[in-house]
Amino acid sequence: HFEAICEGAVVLRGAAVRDADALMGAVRRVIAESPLRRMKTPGGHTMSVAMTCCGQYGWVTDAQGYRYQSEDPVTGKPWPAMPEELLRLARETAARGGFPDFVPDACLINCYEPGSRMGLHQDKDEQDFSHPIVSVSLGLPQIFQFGGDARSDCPSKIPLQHGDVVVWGGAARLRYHGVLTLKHGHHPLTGAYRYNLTFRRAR
Ligand code: MD5
Ligand code: FE
Repeated sequence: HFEAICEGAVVLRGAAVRDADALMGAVRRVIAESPLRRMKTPGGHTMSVAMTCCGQYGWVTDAQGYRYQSEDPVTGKPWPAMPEELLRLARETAARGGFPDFVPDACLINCYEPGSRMGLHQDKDEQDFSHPIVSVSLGLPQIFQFGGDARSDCPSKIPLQHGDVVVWGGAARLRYHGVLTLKHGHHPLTGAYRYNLTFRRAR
């Protein structure tokens, strides 16, 4: 399965299904070291999504703003290393999506519970937008909103299912996007939650 959502965005439906158990095992080991937390936006709102990171850099938000940094502000220690099985999947799927040289140095782990959402935004805290972002969805399905180059462009809705991988590069890299409110449900691997992993090149 290989579909283009638009120029630059390739969906590999189910590409992570086979490895999902191992991927979630790795995610749980990361969370045990650097716990999920709901961070505050610079505007003072607490995000409904719980997040943590692994890899050389992690994405954080607080009153100071959005940024990547090499220490977890909760533990005061470096972020957990990126588990091999996560790195391998990100590199393989990026290559299938047209980015054979992609080596992520950051992985943001989002955990959605029923009621959690993420409003339209751009991912622009990375240094070089010629690198793609690879996203992996695990657990409950959630509707992804894909907008245009301006926040006001009408977004299209795409359901992201367990095991779907999307490679966002080129013209898609700076498009506005978000996810609608997670609905209640049960998934055998993740229970009431959806996890989304985004692999990035921060620096
Ligand atoms: C999620 N995560 O499902 C969403 C969407 C994020 C984020 O948006 O920043 O953690 S995953 C799809 C995605 C990720 C990064 C860029 C783009 C889409 N894009 O350029 O459209 O947790
Ligand atoms: Fe994003």
